[in-house]
Amino acid sequence: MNYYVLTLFPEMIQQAAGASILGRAAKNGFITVEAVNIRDFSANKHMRVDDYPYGGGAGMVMEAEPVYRAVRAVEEKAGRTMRVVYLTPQGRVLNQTMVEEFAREEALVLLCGHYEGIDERVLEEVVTDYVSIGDYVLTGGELGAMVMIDAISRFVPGVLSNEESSQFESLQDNLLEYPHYTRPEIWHDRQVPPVLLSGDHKKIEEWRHQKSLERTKSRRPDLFRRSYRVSCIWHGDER
Ligand code: 6GU
Repeated sequence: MNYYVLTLFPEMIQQAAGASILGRAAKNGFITVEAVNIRDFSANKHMRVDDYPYGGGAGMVMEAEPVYRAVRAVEEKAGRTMRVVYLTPQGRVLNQTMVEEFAREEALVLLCGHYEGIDERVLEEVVTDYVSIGDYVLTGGELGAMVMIDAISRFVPGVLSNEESSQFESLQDNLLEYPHYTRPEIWHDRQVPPVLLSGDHKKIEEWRHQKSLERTKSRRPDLFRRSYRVSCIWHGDER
């Protein structure tokens, strides 16, 4: 997977994408993350990329032309057209289904806005997808772009080891994962649940499934109701 991140703060992306599992994935050639500075495409001798909003009001607006040039330059370099994702609180809220769908692409352009936003006209012309990472407001799209890169890359073959792929399965079947324990057996007067020491693999599996259900019901009642409905439909039961 090749990611092209259009941003006014390329260091934010380079820093975050260079570490840990993503850094290893890039080093091993499974992903590339190119941070493209929109300022390099300024149409202005002072390298300015923002201006006052027509109609007045607070804040500045990113100009259309530098964003347009940056997108076209990246498409030229990649030798193909790509989906262009604009990271914005006004987008569709990202979920695991959307992540898996984006992971089927070979390359993605992730466009990060700042200030009050980007001139609407270039968005109309180049953006194919509007994505938010949740119902809160960030200072810019960079963290959203990193969230997408991280979540999507987990589905790129080679990025995770076998062990890593079976880990972090917190949303499998819309259920949260069961709790985990390691040594020591007693810590701060707290015992490891005895069933985990029993060696009875069938009982352990049942216990873990039960914990998954309880945890989902108490922490994510929204997910629990959804998976309950899915399981009723699956069992052909009219609730
Ligand atoms: Cl992707 N960008 C910004 N600026 N704010 C957000 C967001 C993205 N998702 C939630 N809030």
